[in-house]
Amino acid sequence: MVSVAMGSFMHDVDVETKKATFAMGCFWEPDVLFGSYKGVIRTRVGYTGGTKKNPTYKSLGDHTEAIDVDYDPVAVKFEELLDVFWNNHDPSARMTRQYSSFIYYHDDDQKKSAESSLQERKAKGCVLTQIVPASEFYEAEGYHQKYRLQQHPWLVEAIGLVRNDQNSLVRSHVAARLNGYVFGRGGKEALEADIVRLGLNDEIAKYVRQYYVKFEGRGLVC
Ligand code: MHO
Repeated sequence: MVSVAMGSFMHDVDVETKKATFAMGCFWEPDVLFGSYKGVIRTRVGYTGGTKKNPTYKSLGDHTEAIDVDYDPVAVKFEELLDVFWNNHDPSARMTRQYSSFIYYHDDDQKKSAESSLQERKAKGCVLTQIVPASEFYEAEGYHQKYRLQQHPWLVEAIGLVRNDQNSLVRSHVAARLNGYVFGRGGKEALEADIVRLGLNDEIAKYVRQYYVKFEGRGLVC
């Protein structure tokens, strides 16, 4: 087991969070979108919704690739996260179970908001998205967590993490944010604000800006 010094950088954030869980195709993309979104503290990608115990990427059974988001409900409303969900995949596409569209609600309020957003969306066309209660979430393998960040070994090391180390990559707030920024998501203003808020040094800031610009505006990837 790799042990990681989590003391420096803003890996841990001590605010009360709520969970939101979505499936919207390959989970790498939602990881960059939500990780760099306003009010999001942590993300993890994994498999959920099925019956198979301990699924893996290679042996998924009846599970679906999903993202589990810890958000600060004071900073962002669940309804905004629903907008990110609807606006960043095609809910009318007929997909295999692995890549199907689901909203997994955690309480009655989320269920109601999800249902009303579904009705609005249906007024615009076909929607295959299903709204179901959240069930056991199995974290994906280390190499899937913060996948875009992990394409930058220098940066992973610079923020004190270790590639493929599932636990620290899942837990780290700064990893969630940078995973989006290095893939051109999250917005330039949010990036600049986070450079200050997260206390990133000049070398790291320069590196992240460079990749933000490189990938900004690019389409989906997986
Ligand atoms: N195109 C990717 C999909 C990965 S996603 C996590 C691959 O070939 O592995 O399903």
